[in-house]
Amino acid sequence: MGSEKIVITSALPYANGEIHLGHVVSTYLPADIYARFCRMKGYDVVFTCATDDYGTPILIRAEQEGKTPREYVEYWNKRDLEDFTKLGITFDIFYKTSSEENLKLTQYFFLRLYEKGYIYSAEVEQPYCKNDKKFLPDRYVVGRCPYCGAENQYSDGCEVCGRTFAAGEIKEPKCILCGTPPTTKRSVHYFFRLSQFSERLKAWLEGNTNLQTEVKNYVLRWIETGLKDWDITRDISWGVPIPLKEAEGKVLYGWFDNHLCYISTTIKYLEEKGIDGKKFWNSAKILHFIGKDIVYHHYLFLPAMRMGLDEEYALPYAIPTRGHLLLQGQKFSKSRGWYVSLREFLEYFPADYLRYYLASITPYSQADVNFDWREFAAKINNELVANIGNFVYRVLSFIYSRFEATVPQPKEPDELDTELIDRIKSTTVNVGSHIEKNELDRGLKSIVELSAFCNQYFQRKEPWKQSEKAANCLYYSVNATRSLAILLHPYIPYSTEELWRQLSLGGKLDLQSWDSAKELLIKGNHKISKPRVLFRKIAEEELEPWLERLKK
Ligand code: B3M
Ligand code: ZN
Repeated sequence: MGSEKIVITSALPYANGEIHLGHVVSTYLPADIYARFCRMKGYDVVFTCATDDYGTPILIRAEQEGKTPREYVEYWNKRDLEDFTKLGITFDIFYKTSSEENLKLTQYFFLRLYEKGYIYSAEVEQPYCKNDKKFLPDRYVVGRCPYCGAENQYSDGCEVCGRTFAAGEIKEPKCILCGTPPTTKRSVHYFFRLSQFSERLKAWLEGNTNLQTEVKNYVLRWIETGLKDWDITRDISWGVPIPLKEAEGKVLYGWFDNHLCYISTTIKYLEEKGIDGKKFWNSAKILHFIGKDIVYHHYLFLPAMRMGLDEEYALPYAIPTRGHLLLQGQKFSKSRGWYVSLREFLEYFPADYLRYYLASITPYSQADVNFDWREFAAKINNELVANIGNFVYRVLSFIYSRFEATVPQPKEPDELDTELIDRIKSTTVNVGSHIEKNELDRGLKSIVELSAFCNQYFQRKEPWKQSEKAANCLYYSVNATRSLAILLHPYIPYSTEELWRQLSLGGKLDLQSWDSAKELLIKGNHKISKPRVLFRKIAEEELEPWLERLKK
């Protein structure tokens, strides 16, 4: 029926390497928290992701490892999904850009844009290595950024200033395979007239109030300085073939097809359920979660291509964009060992600890986020263990041991009980509205404040004195525990599921309605299960090996 439709996508990881904490912070965790929340709100959610399978880096790596590109990407597709699943990321579908469905949609987009004159061909000089007898697109060439001067950048874009550029723009180019400076050779390439969309893009950016202002402003500045037409051709074999006879042997640039995979994959998922995918897409609120390094592509190429098809496929409602993750104040770098992979992290600490810590330190902005091992331990110890964990364990073990595991019948609420009830209600509303606005960190902060209040409440009620206040205290506290389980669920799904079992409420927590957190649904005489401590403290020694590694 008329429930709100939401499509959530998170940027597609390249199928050529391990997922690390940097990917998690900007993209996958925020998207998952949002998706879990939306499901609990009763919205009709599709949460889509895939591996980004094409592109020269993947081809280069596959060649180096003596695998076919397809074998190579399949390995990473499987591995990435395993890692995401361990972190509790609940994609409805995790597919691939190299799918049949995406090939079809991509070729369709190409042909439509071509017919409408938004794509034209031109003969251009391409970097070519005489030594290797190959064209050298993108990452086959390294050099100095023509805009900011950063060294060691690939020829398709700069990781330091974020600009993307066309073949031939890079300074002091070198072939990545043999190190010689490339020569050039002529080749017919196809170009997307991005420049023709300047006005429409500007109007869309200015009119869409759900886009973050800071991001919008600098994208508008790019438009002002003039958009360049975009070379969407690669003279390699791995990619979506350009669907024109005269373009044989040429494929589309990965950034032409990868974001279309959001659409093709979502539609595939829906059609398999017998739902009209295109109709769903076009009536949904669409959110693309990304990291700030791919703003250019998502705020310009992606909408322009959809505009070129007269929005046959709807534009996004929002593009939640977040910053990079630093590790102990410095940029992640795999080669320097300044790096933590998701897989390894999860061998030592529970997924919820990572989710909790990262969610609490990541704002809804492009500011970089710093992973600090000591702060991580302090947050877990002071907030998860000493605040939230302490309250719920105290309540449940009190009921379990002093009331024979049975929730006592309450009497009329006194002033303090009423304050707790009011806070449960207002926190549910506040947290919900923070999450709707993507202010996930603020949402979490409100929950932590509610829990701190719950601790004070319990302390002030002194139920251990067996006064007549004990029954109300335990009754309201156990209801607060239930509400906390619901509110915390999008953030820390594993421990809250466990808490739900201890509350013995039956059913699965992720099927509960968010708004029911406002209500006191545990009644007197309800029996709970034996409580168990949910969170354990992180000891200083556990951090040492991680910190030690960074000293080398
Ligand atoms: N694979 C780039 C990246 O991982 C790219 C994202 C595609 S999203 C359509 O940063
Ligand atoms: Zn070479």
